[in-house]
Amino acid sequence: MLKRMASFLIPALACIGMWTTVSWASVNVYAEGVYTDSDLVVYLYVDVDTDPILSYGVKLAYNHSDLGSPVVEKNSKDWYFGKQASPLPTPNAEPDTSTPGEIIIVGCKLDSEDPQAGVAGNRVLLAKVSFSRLTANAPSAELFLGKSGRYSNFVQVNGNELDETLGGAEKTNPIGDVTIFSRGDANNDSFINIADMSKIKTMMTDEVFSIWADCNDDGYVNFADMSCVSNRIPSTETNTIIVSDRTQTLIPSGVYTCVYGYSGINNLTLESGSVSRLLNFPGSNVITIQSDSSLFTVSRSGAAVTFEGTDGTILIIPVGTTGQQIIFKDQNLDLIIQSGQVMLGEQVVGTQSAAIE
Ligand SMILES: [Ca+2]
Ligand SMILES: [Ca+2]
Repeated sequence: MLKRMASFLIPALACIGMWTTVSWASVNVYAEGVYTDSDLVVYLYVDVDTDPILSYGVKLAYNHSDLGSPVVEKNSKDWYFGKQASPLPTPNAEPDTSTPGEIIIVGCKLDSEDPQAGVAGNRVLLAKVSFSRLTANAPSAELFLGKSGRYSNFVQVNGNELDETLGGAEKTNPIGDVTIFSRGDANNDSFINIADMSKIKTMMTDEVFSIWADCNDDGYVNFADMSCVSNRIPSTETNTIIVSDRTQTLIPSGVYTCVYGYSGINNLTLESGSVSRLLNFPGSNVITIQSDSSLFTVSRSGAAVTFEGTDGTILIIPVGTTGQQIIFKDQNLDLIIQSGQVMLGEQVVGTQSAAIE
């Protein structure tokens, strides 16, 4: 009985920040942030190796002239006190936003049915913090231990404290990277351009997710995000073509091209490797793609259809009830809305990308 009580006591102490044994860090703490013109969302994570931890404590420091109205959502699925299905309030664990420019978030896992279980694994979410942006300055933040002094922030199930290894002897050093880029900057180079559309395409193939590639913030990385990025490419990065008559217009490769059609029949030829988005194309247009259809997949987001070729060609085109001809090197297909369905030839175009038949 004594042994059972002692094994329960260690995690209980860890949860309220009392244990002081020091050990080598086996955790990696970091944050990822994504912003739009109006807001910033920061996700705080920990990687924990085979030795689970019972508690965490982090402080996110930010410039309160640039960022305001912080809202904290803790991950209560992995971190809870009592039973997972019906957790008890964790003592002293409310996020502290009382000091402008600082948010202190602490939490623990103490499962009453398995007190020594702790938390381990990669990319375990601690919390999500949302801000309003108050200025146009690029947002930034730093990550520290939640509390210094005698308080224990990161504690393993065996009672070892990891704080000094993470935050130095004074426990005041930054403990991990905070990586912040804008929504849509899939390749993390601080620009929104054609390269981000290509990066999203690669990530779809590799089934990789990132908050920056999830341009439309729906939790998935897919063609809708390529379309979203194309909307965010600034005009300085865009080659704009305004079609004024029915003569053939060539869309070059190597630059993102926004094409404004005219009300008649638009005749476009897309170079292999070109990336283009067509706007205002209501008529029975003729689009020639200088590649084989076998290289392409097709999908739709609403009534915008995306063609994507392994040769790098990307075409985003609105579809309507007037048929448009898509001419590949190996076949011609009509693109049209019929009976409420987007059709490419005999093929129904769905929201999941599919090879052209
Ligand atoms: Ca980029
Ligand atoms: Ca998305």
